[in-house]
Amino acid sequence: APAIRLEDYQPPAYRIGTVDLRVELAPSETIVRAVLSITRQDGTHPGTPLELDGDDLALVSLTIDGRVPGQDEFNAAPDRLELFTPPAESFELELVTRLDPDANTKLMGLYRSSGTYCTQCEAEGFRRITYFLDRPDVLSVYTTRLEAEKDACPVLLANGNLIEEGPLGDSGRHFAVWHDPHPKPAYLFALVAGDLARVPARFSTQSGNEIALNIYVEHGKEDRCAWAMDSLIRSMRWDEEVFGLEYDLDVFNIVAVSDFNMGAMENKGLNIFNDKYVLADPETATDQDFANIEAVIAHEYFHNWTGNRITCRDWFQLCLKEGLTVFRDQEFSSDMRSRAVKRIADVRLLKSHQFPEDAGPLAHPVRPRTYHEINNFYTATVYEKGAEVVRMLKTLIGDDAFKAGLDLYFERHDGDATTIEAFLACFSEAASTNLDQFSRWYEQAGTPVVTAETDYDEGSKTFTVSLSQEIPPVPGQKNSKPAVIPLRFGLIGANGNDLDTGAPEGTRLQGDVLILNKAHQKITFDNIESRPVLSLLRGFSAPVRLNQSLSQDELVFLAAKDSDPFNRWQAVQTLLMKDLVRLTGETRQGNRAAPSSDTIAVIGNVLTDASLDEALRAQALVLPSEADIAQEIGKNVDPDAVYEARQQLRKAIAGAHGAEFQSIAKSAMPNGPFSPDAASAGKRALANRALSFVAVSELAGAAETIWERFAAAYNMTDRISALTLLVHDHLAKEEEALATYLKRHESNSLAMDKWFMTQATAPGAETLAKVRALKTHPLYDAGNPNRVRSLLQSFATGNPTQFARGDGAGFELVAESVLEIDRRNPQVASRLLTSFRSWRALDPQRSALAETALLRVSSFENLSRDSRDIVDRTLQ
Ligand code: B3K
Ligand code: ZN
Repeated sequence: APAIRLEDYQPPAYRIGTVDLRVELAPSETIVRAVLSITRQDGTHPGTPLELDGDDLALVSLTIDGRVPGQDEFNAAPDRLELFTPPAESFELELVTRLDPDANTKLMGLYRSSGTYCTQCEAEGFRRITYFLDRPDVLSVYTTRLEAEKDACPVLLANGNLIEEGPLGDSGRHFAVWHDPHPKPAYLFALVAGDLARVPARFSTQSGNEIALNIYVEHGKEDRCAWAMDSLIRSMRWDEEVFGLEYDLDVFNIVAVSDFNMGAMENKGLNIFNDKYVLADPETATDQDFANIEAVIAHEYFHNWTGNRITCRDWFQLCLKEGLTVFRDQEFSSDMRSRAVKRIADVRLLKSHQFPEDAGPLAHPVRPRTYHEINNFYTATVYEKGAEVVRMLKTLIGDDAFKAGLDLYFERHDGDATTIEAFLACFSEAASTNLDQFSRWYEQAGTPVVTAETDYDEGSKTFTVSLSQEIPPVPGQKNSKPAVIPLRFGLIGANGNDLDTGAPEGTRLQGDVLILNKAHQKITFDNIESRPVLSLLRGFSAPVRLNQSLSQDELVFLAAKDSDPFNRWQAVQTLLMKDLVRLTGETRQGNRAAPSSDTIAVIGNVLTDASLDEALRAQALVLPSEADIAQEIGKNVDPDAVYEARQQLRKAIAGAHGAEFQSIAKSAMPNGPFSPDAASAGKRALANRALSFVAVSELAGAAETIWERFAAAYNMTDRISALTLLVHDHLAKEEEALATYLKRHESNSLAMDKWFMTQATAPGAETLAKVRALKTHPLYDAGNPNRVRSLLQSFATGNPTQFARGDGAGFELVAESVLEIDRRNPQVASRLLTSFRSWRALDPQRSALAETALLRVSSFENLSRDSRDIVDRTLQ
């Protein structure tokens, strides 16, 4: 199939004003009657053929204005319905299609999850329900009538407000009619029908509207919804307070289902969630799960304005809703928790997921220009880098202009399907500034590398910062142009205080932000009495790789003194990373080398610095991951050497500070009843981080300490931390711990996902056979995306030494699994396939083996479009 291109965009030839659906639900034969009121657009020639999208559809019948058309008037295929000469102005098209929800294993369109009917329509799932102009710039008012057996499906839900319901005679069936007054694109359509429990709450908006809130879950799971509901209420309040945005229907429903391709979906008034992002209690969910639920509930709720009220003109504009909404949910979590800790966590995620994407064969701009399969563009680049671009915009134009620009966006574009250009125009007007160069962030792929050098002149008392920027080569992108890069900074004097620098002549400097907008720039600060230390990219003010020539002493100084908590953390990480890269090189040469004493000492300072809260200290104690180290090395990577080096550093730190770690593991642990709040979570994080060093400390009784922690854990955070140490460090009672966990959690599939993941990510040659065996475990289910991710995706992305085994067996296992899953669920398969994206950075032997596995996938003729697209781009 040819690629879809942004430059080919044409407005639709017809509008669909209203959509009236009647859905008669039955497991293998559901009948959908759709009445579409269609109007020719101004500028469309009367009689222009109407082409509607379909995907795997069976047409039962159609009428045009009540008349059955002749065979020569239309053509119906599974993927397309064409009316050759539609009525000149407006007409009513009635379509009847027949669906088989039980046979729908792609989990796109209408399917069943544990007996519950549900839908997923973004990006192009509505066309699997009826023929339609399935594109985001066709906005319609939907009325949905559902009919189903009352016993099997007492709950009938769709978008909008409930306007009618009742029995259907004495057939045992009943119906419900939902009306959504807000015009919306088809991708926001949803329905749910099933036997579900309802957890209710209420919310009054700032202007006094009473909203009914409901979370629907499988029976027996009601008591795991409290945190999600609490998060929803806080999200609604926060969006009113911070952005002045209020909810706009009488009811807001959330449904949790167990089979879901993504995290969740923002359907208007009827969010459908992967149950992983709804269900939580201390026994089965970790602190990270609680934080994720809070963030995803907020994200989907915030889409009501950024995505639903204002949607995308076409799928190239996906970042318009996703980048902005991620920015909004990150701000929300920062306000709910510690801003510094949240920033560190977000940057970690950006660097570990988005940077490698941007540096490999799947690199694409935040706003792509071309695609074969849009579902492959729900990426870290569109989401996370997209959010960074919004954050940079705020930094560049300032808080007030940013607020004014957003207000203008909501006022001007409410009800529109719009573009990045229209979005940027609002900020450009509000700030009276030209954003043309800034818009390159949406156009150019690749992570810019910023190089910074400094020079202090004793005689003239000047401090000069020389900056340059460059985007490394990206497939299919030549001649990258300089971006506008806001660099938050400080010059730190010997006492640790920031100098008051003022704005040097002729430079673009806004407060504490330096604006780099050329390939090379020099900034000179006058009246600087002695050589300061430059703290650059504070708060990670731009998504760039910073290449700054800091001495070891300067890094140690920043790790102790920087007033910016992010850069303090960064300095610790840089010290650790420098050591890890050096140790990896030495290991590879067969040399024994020791970690630097600076690194060991800096970690000691972090441990005892009472001015840092526990969560921040825990973050500083997380060593760069094996994947992070591999990324830093960049080419000819030997994952075994990386693993060895990291273990060596971990043991050296444990050896030097074992006693402190032991006492922190005891003292930091909160006691009393479990609370998911950020402070308690931070204490648990620090205690468990300390324990991870105890595990390799060679202190007497270390393994017993971990086992005892596992056995005594009264919440999932502590239990899974201890289990991971027992399994990954192969401590005594490893197998006993896995068996104990299995027994305790076998009836809870989300908890079992952690059990699969812990084993799949264990280093050691025996893991491969274990993962193969687990694929046939009775609790594993290859049709459930969460299970696939917990076993196979985590193996491929979280176990570098075993995925990239020197014998190629790890690649083979993943390639073979991709082919198995692809027949069933292309989206899950193609996502798994992206784990090969950094294959060219491996050493020659391993990259040859990866290529063989990729070629094997590629040679499969019946590959889905999703997987074909990924494998072609990965090999290109
Ligand atoms: N918008 C959905 C993602 C849909 C994915 C389609 N393949 C979730 C979100 O970003 O909120
Ligand atoms: Zn989203």
